[in-house]
Amino acid sequence: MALNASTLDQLAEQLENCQLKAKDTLKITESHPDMGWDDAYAIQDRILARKLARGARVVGYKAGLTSHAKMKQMDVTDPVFGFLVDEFVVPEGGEIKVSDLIHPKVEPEICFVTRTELKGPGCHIGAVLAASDVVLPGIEVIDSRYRDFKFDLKSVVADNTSAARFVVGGRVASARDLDLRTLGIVLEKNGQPVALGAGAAVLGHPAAAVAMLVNHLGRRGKTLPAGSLVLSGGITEAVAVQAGDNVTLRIQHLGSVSVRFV
Ligand code: 0L1
Ligand code: MG
Repeated sequence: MALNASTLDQLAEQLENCQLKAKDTLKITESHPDMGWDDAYAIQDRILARKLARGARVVGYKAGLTSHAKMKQMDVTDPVFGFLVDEFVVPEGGEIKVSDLIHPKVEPEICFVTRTELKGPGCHIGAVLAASDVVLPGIEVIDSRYRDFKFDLKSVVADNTSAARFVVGGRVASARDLDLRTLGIVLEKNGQPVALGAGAAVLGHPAAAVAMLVNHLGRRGKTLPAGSLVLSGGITEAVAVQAGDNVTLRIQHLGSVSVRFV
């Protein structure tokens, strides 16, 4: 690790305060250019520890930057992983206050709920499908704490991969009964389609993103517990939203899910 414990604590506090107070900051690699991957995930862990100490509960994990559209939009080549806690949950059809966020964007995602624990290394698509109970549609709201979404991958990891809010649909399907690669999706803003895609946009198969997450957790001595919700990553590029916008995601065979920005 390049950074000492007190610097990691201070950066976690800084980034979490930006999230809680909806204030942006410069990417942290500006002031800590020698920061490594271990440091970045250690800062993310410390943000989670701060939330857990205040009574938050982990509800799952997310994979980010898993589609070519997102990678191109962000000019990066590798996926990243973050945690989801109950304070990010928005009920289906619910409202999100834009003033609680900095510059929100929405992403259409296929979400998994696991039935049994998954362990890496060596996790693969088959293991993910065998361990998954259901899939459902989800809208992730990302909100980078970095000014103008200007960051590098390590800064993003430290910032819990821009996680801010998410909403999942109430209609579920068995992960094994559908070909998740060919599921078509339409993301609508105010009734107009703004992004179209199919599941294969996520690493060829959305379950591949979950397998990568499990292998990432395995490298860090962790497992994906049974009952975890996993957001497998945006199928299209992220779409900016503002107060007054209504967003609906429709996924073939999985129904729809909506959220309003006020
Ligand atoms: O979920 C995501 O794909 C977001 C990853 C972080 C990068 C961003 O803020 O767009
Ligand atoms: Mg996402």
